[in-house]
Amino acid sequence: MAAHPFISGALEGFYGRPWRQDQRLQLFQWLEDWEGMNTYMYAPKDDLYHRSNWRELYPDNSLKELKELIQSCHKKELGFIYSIAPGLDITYSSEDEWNLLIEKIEQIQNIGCKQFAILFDDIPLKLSEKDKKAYSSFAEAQANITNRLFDHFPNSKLLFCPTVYCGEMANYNVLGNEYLLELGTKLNPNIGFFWTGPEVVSNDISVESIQELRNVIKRKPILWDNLHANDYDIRQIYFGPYVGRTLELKNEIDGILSNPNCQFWANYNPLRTLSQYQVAKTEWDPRQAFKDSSNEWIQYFWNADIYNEEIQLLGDCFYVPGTMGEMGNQIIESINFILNHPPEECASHLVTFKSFEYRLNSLCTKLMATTNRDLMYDLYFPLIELREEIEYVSKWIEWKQSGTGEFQAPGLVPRRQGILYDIQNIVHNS
Ligand code: GDL
Repeated sequence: MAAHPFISGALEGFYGRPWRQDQRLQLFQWLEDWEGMNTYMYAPKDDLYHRSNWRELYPDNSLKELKELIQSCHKKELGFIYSIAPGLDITYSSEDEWNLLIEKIEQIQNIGCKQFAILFDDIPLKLSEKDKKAYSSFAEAQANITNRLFDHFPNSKLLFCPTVYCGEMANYNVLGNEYLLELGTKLNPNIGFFWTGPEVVSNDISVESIQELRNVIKRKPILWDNLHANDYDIRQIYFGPYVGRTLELKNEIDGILSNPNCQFWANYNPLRTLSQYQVAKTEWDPRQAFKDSSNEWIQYFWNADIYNEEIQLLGDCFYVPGTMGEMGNQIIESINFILNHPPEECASHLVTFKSFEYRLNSLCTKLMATTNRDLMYDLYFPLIELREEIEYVSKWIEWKQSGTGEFQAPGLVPRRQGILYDIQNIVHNS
């Protein structure tokens, strides 16, 4: 079966603690409510049975939960893709391993799943001695087992995630990448093919880069979009819109699945704006989509005192990797200016800074009192850290303005210490 229709939705494919059952059910409600979304893919890296212990069948209690998820999706007319990641240690040529793989997929098929994915991301790029005798290359081993799966389950859709899944991993030479070229010719063209863009986390994905890839893999890819993922940096969180992809890009691909923040409640804007992008036909304004989505997000704070403007401020501070929203940029500009200019030139930037400090503190206070504790805990650490940093800068500015004595801010930033900071200090200052 081909990878049609266009797949669009959320992919739980990050490292760390998987989302909870009730969170997933909330997600399905969103996906059902939002036009343009039709799929959820189950791929939590740290579900033991998905990756590390892929050979083992799910115990009854986990299977029951998976069944509930599948049924809930189907009731809402959403696709549910179950994915398995055997690549860490599978022997591709072993019949015993093949049988275990089939048994596992049958277990999930028996609880109603009709779509599957086999993932080979983040694994060592080499074959075992036994496999070296059976296959001429890594690509051949993967194509072989994936094609076999496709044939074995003729009524199911199948997607595949390669080991080289972005331009960066092909040393930015996709056209010359042997592994991808071989997959292009050997992998059954009806099997979906994941791609994350030029990078693992791609700020921009150009139409040209995908056209180039299509020539190599001989099909349209499905984006595994890590734009809002934050599992690689626990101090980050992203509330910004779906950006860096033009509407034309949609003509070049077979779908987009967003692999967003580990913190479930952080994902309203990322996923909602993806749905807006999906339905946009001729015009796409991510900033407007962000504002509209932020206004909707408020209802989940369960706190009538929080204003639109405060939610946007929150989003602007934690936007997308490497980019802040308007208010985030303003505050950085002001701090930068104040730090580098004499106090008498800083009046307007001081106003910006003070107003930001006030609004941030007010937002934190309101958030601490919100009754949606689950959401509050999800946003807690990055927000508190930002508030502490601002408090520190504020003290520094006061001192600079006073023009006297030595700067003293006991117990603020220096409190952040430990092995990570020591290593970073050594590495980045050497
Ligand atoms: C990855 C992993 C993904 C992870 C993401 C962000 C793919 C195909 N795999 O490389 O599980 O969440 O980076 O850290 O993207």
